[in-house]
Amino acid sequence: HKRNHHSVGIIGAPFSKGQPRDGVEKGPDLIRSDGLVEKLKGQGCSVRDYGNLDFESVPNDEPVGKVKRPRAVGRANEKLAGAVHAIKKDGHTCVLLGGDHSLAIGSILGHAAAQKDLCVVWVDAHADINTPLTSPTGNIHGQPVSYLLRELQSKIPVMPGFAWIKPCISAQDIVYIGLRDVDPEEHYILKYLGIKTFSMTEVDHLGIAKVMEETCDHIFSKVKRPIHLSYDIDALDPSVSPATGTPVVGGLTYREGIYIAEKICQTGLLSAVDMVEVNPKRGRTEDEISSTVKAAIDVLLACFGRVREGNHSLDYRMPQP
Ligand code: Z70
Ligand code: MN
Ligand code: MN
Ligand code: MN
Repeated sequence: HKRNHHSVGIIGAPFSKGQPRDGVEKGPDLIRSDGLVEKLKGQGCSVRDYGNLDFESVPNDEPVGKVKRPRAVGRANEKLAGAVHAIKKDGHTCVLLGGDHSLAIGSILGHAAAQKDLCVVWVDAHADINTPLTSPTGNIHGQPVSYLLRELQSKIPVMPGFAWIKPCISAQDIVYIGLRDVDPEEHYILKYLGIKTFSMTEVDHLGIAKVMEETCDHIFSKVKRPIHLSYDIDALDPSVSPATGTPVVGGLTYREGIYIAEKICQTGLLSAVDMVEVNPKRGRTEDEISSTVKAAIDVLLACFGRVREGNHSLDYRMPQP
């Protein structure tokens, strides 16, 4: 099997207004500064770094109902969607470095604009499926999936900055892995729409290998299709990735987190990845920050062909005496 012939396009989105804590806008540069591009090239990928998006501040961004900063989030995502669309048109697998998880709105919509029939694997402690009307906090990073699902369109009120958004996936096109902090309203939505979920209970019961088998069976039940992997670093246990806005005990181990990425890579259908919610300001020590960044990078390296048995390039030849 021909591995490691991945063409990767990286876009940074230093954006934090989908949630209340600053620091998450430092994610893209922090992940780059630990050598993401060099490491991807070192494992045989071709990489183009498209740099960071620049988000202008939005004055008078008053809440709409409970929803906080709708105009800033709407505009940032519109810009991101354009960038992701362009990166897909350039022929790359797109890597979004966040930033908070509200950015999945633009990332998935931009991806869907270039790529018909995509499916989504959402790795997260949280379901991020509140509608503006069910959200207990008003934070849009807890809502992105609600804007993307056709079945929820009639439940979404009109909001400033969101007029460009048209849902692009159906409930059967998304699978969750790692859930353990789901609001009652979100739980109702997941059951009501029959969405496939592997909470931490299922990870415990089945083991991560069976979870990934069933994930692939579900998303490829009709035909093989491109995958959008939306990876919230808080899916991993806080002992691995503490530097994030809302760590939740009882998460995926480092090994489970890497295994998910290895199996998604193995499908050969990974088309875009989000790596979000890395927040250095939430780390209490340098070690907490570096452990979180390392986990994020290792997940991305596994997405693009790194395997734990070891790797070598196709043109390697043993030295002759
Ligand atoms: C809650 C909400 C959330 C991340 C917290 C929390 C959502 N369900 N997502 N941290 N990454 O506000 O809707
Ligand atoms: Mn999330
Ligand atoms: Mn989360
Ligand atoms: Mn591969």
